[in-house]
Amino acid sequence: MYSQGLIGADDKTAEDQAFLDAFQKRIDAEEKIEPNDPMPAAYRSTLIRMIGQHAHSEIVGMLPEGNWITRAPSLRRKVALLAKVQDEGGHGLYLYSAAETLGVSREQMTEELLSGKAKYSSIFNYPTPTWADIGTIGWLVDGAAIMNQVPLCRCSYGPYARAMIRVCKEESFHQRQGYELVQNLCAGTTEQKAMAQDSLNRWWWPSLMMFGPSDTDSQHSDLSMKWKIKRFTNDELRQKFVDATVPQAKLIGLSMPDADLKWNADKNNGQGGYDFGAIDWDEFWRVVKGHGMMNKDRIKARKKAWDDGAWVREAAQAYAKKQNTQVAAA
Ligand code: BYC
Repeated sequence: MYSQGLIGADDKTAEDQAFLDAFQKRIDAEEKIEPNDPMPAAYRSTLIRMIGQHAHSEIVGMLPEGNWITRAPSLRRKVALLAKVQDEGGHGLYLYSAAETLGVSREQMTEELLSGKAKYSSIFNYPTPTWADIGTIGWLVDGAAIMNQVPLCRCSYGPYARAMIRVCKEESFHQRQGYELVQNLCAGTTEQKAMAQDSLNRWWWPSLMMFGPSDTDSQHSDLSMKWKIKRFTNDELRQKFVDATVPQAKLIGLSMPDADLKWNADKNNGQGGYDFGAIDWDEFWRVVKGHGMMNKDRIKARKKAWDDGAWVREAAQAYAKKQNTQVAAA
């Protein structure tokens, strides 16, 4: 999808004030920045970090749901889940390609994931012990992803913004199939409804953590907003998600596991919104730093996949080398 023959990772552009001002002028005029354009080194590294992390999240995000493919309760559910998990794999690949346009290789990004240097979304370090978790992930996790990613379709970096358009369309299907699954459980037996409620109780707070630390603790937001990589802050998106999701829970008869949740008519400039309880930021940082319930398993699974695939990468490289030699000889 994108050019691979790149680009200024070792950019020697002098970043004097005139250069930075000219760059900001392009950003303010809503011009897209493309791979071969001059850009500040910090703009490049912010994008490599964020897109790489996003790609890793999509790939690691296949694991909690993939766990249920063989146990889906009907053919219809199995087909939908298979398609969803494959979509996540596709998203990861677009995103690795988008990051490669900035001069980083997929091998390098993967090594950083496996060594723990690169992060992936905290949400995928929670287990999926029940079938209801598959619905809840679609409903809440993909729902949160859409809230975060629709604004990224307007990200100033062209390849990332364009990749996000298709990703968001697919995430939208994921959210709907998840909500429909939970809705069906809620209309089922008492046990099924209890299973849905238990799943919501476990995933609600981790879903709110997906949006990242509060604005006061977010290190990267100011610069990312200035450069129009991010269009909303972490707290703004989290609030939008709460306001959109609470009525969905009510509609299917589920209650949010938050005693402090209440409607506040003055919020959002008088449009109203929900006040919600305090997020456990200690838990968030524990998970981000590798000490969540599933961190070790997730990295172990990715390492196994990378090691098992070594022969494929070697074969592809050997084939490419042979082709190049034949072309050169001709
Ligand atoms: N988990 O300064 P901040 C999906 C890190 S996949 C882990 O606010 P930023 C899906 C952050 O990286 C969803 N780490 O950062 C897939 C930074 O650490 P470093 C993934 C987190 O970048 C399969 C530090 O905390 N979506 O949708 O301005 C199935 C300070 O944070 C998290 C994306 O990646 C977290 N939750 O804002 C279903 C979207 N939050 O890097 C669904 C693109 C923060 O300095 N990314 N950290 O070591 C973003 O929008 C932004 O990167 C974030 C964070 C809002 C996540």
